Amino acid sequence: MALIEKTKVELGKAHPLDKYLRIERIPTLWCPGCGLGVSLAALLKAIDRRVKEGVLDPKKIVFVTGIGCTARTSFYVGFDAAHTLHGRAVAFATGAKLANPKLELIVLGGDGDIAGIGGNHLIHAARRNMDLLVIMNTNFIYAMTGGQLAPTTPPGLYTTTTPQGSREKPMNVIKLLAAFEVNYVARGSSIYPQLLEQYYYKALGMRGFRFIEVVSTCPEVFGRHIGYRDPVTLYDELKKRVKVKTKPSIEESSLDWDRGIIIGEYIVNDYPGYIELIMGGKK
Ligand SMILES: Cc1ncc(C[n+]2csc(CCOP(=O)(O)OP(=O)(O)O)c2C)c(N)n1
Ligand code: SF4
Repeated sequence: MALIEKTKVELGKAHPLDKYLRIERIPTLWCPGCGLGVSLAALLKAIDRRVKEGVLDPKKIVFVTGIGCTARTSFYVGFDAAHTLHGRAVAFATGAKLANPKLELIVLGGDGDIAGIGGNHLIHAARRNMDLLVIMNTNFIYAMTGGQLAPTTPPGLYTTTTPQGSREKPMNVIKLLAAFEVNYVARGSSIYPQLLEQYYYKALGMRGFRFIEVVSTCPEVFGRHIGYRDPVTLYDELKKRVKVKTKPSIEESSLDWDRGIIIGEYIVNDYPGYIELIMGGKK
């Protein structure tokens, strides 16, 4: 047996979370030091806990992604999955949920995908309190396409579309979503995977619109632009900037690379989701 095939077979038996992966697609295309693998592992652990509790049925979980490094996740998970258009994952997931309300829709995307090109869909899903879990990976850059300005890029940073340094202010999606009656808004980080797992776990047991921003590392593109190309150095730099807080206020939510980024649970509600509203309480 060729070494790579042997490794894949062994991988399939090696870890209790392998059952949620398409082992034949592993290894991923993610670069060494990318936070995406850490974040996915935390999500799969949270899903596993909810499956074991009987809250989630793996056959009813559907991942929906747009395009980007983050969006590649739909290739790797062993659930039903749709790799859709850049920016349109929330709209696609909304359609899937309306067509079959028994599905648990998990949308994953980069900050460009979810808050940039997909921003309008995000707003309206939040306005409806649509029953979706939306996970946005904030790596401060358009990574897959080589380093263009993202809605979250720190001011002054060189990107391929801002060669003189960005003059734009980063978008605070947490504050944007606070304008709506959504059920869950948290910000975690791949730096703190156990905390991230807790947020995922909690959100997976809730109804309505749930949003988790994951502040993550992209040494290959963002790291290169900011001068921390080495994965360990970027990890250490992000760790210095990320501060954990219990019940932070919306006023503390700015995405400020220089002054620090507060992670925690910003909004927790239990309003009826859109599906319950249109089905008169029956789900
Ligand atoms: C409609 C459309 N516009 C642009 C692109 C090119 N494109 C692919 S991924 C991407 C941005 C990726 O950045 P982000 O969404 O932040 O995800 P990341 O790669 O950082 O995870 C762009 C602009 C596309 N595929 N489709
Ligand atoms: S380019 Fe960045 S976000 Fe994409 S896989 Fe590499 S490290 Fe991760």
